[in-house]
Amino acid sequence: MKKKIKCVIRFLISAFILGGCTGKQNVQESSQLYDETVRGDGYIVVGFSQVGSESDWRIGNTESFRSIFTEENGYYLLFEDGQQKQENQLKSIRNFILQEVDYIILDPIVETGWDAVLQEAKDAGIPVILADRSVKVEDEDLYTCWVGSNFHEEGRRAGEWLLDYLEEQGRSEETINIVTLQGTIDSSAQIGRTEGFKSILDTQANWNMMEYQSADFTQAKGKEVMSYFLEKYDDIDVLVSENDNMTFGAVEAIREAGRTCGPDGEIIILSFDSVRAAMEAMLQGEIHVDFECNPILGPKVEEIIRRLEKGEAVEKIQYVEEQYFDTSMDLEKIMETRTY
Ligand code: GZL
Ligand code: ZN
Repeated sequence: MKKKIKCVIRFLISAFILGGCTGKQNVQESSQLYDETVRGDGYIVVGFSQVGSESDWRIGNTESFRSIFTEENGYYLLFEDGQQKQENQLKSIRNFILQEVDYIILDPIVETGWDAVLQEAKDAGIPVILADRSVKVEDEDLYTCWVGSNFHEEGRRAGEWLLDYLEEQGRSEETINIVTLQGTIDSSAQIGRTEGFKSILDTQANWNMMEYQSADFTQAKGKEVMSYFLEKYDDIDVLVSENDNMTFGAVEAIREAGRTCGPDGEIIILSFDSVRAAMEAMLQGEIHVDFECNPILGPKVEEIIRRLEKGEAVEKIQYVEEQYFDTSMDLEKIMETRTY
């Protein structure tokens, strides 16, 4: 009887907290409760606060968690879509704490503003594993470890690639006018890609970064901001777009403005993520090069939880392997080997 009351009280509290959730958050899933028997049956209960569903990359990333944190594998997954709002993620984490989950997985939309809630998780004795993006906190002990991409390296590689490409085209001395579509400001992916590319940009006196603007990693905003750039600048040589969905929007804007992109076009496009649709766009000749960002993080996080369950130590920072693809490669063959 006591357990039943506990379960009901927990439900009421978490429904109250989530009741304030804004937007179309999937309340059913976010206030989903697991019955005590779930824990009794030996399941590991995992609360996962995901950024949102803003891009093809994100969809692939979410799927990589859903497909491994299954009941067959001994897990009960509480999945919460943050709808790209930090306040939703903060509510989700507090809900997970209330429900006394065994682990919290957090993909933080931005790097700052997490100290208090991570302290609450620590006080509740719940380990937090960061996946994909990271956080800036006073005390690094507030999270167990982080798994994801080396975003700075992705950006630096993009700068290196452009250097080589312009060399090949005999344009090393030319003034190169560049615009950048940035991802969500203060997200690890945006910070790393912007700073990584800038580490090469700063060495090239003839590269002229005309403007940075965020388009929040979405296709719609990518089109909107690129249209603004095309209105404002009649000579754009390079677009650096910090994810493929913003690139898809930018290509639409370029076409509608009657301008051109791709290997024979006016605008050289460098993109990030390397999702399938982008590989196809490269085959069409719309994008020059794409820097992979591996979304398949679920299995890596699951392996970490298994090791923690056995009392093993885990490395604090764990990078995933990544490469890049450009139109000089056999993209059709490469695409056959990829799962996303
Ligand atoms: C990068 C990830 C970014 C992707 C975008 O790891 O955080 O967020 O590059 C996604 O597609 O929106
Ligand atoms: Zn030019």
